[in-house]
Amino acid sequence: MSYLSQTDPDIADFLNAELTRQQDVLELIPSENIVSRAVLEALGSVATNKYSEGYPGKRYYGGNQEIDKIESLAIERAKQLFGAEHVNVQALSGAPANIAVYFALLKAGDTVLGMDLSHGGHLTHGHPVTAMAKIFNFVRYKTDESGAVDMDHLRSMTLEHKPKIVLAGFSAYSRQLDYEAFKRIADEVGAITMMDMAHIAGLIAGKQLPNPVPIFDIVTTTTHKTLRGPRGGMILCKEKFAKAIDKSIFPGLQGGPHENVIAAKAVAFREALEPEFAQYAKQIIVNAQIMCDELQKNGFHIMFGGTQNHLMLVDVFSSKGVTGHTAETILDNAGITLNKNMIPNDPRPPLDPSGIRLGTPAITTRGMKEDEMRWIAQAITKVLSAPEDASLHLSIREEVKNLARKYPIYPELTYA
Ligand code: DSN
Repeated sequence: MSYLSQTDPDIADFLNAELTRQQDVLELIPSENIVSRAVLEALGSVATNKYSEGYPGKRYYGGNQEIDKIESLAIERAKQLFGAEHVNVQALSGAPANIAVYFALLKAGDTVLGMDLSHGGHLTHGHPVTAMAKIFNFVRYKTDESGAVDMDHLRSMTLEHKPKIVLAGFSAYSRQLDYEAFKRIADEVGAITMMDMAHIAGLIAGKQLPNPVPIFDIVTTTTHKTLRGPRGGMILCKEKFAKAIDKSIFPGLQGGPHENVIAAKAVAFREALEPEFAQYAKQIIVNAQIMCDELQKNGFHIMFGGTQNHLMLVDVFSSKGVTGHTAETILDNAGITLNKNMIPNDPRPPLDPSGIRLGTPAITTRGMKEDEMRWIAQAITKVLSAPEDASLHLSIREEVKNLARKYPIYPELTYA
């Protein structure tokens, strides 16, 4: 019997049910992944007990000898993985990482040029509902008809608005950005360059996509998406910005770092440095492209002209007359988990948009390859072509479970 089930059988039951759910569904949310047992162990380790405000060698609490080694190793591995001059591994997640950068480098009212949310950007890149948008002046660029970021237009916006930061990066965009062009354009007005690589960090670490770290002044990321680490954030920057970034994270924005998460980040970075991780990153992209081709063949309209990374944005409303919310719900009923998503210039509201977003990091971690991608694309097509047919959805759920169990995750794990 686990300690957990003896102390708190309710939470043990919920965790067991969540474990079974993860084991039995196909996880296509492109920002999710399945961490190793080693990462899970580090997350659940005694490092959670420690207060360590400050940085290695300069803490506000005693007893940090081992914690300093853990955090320093996480930093060294991240530097090695991405070729970074300076790394802060204390950011609690992607949003605080971005906020810390804004506060490190901007004054109230300063301008940031970032990508519009409905064109693939992220809330923290200046969406009006965020607190940051009340403090700083965000101007947002969009994708063009072809699905590309029009760099001539981005240049004219940069010359017009003279931003302090030119921000690249996205959470629902499937094409490669021209990093050098961002840098050239920012240099024309003396802007700082920032890239949010959260979604594609694992594909960069696995050397399957170009590395923005040597080009941009500041790069933010989460560690739990394609990078397959614990839920958390990280900032990589040029030495010139190191002091400002560290001060902005602590004491500017955060208190005690979560050293258990930092230990788990270090473990994930070690895993990502192994040659197998490059193979994993490669297969993520191959799988996404196969899935995308199959969906296209089945009459789905893929936004941005396809995919060059791990994700795709699909306009299910124009393709099958099903809204994003309905698609998410009925696919969930069939054991296929993904999320509704706005498409560029979406005529529909954010809670029931035209699109869905899906990706391959988690199913690739399970070991699935091209054949499974074709099967999953067919299953998605069947469900979305018969949105009212609940018994079909349930029979597909059984088939999904059979497929998922052929690629088991956490076979010996239990909270019972
Ligand atoms: N929520 C994340 C995602 O799903 O892309 C971004 O923060």
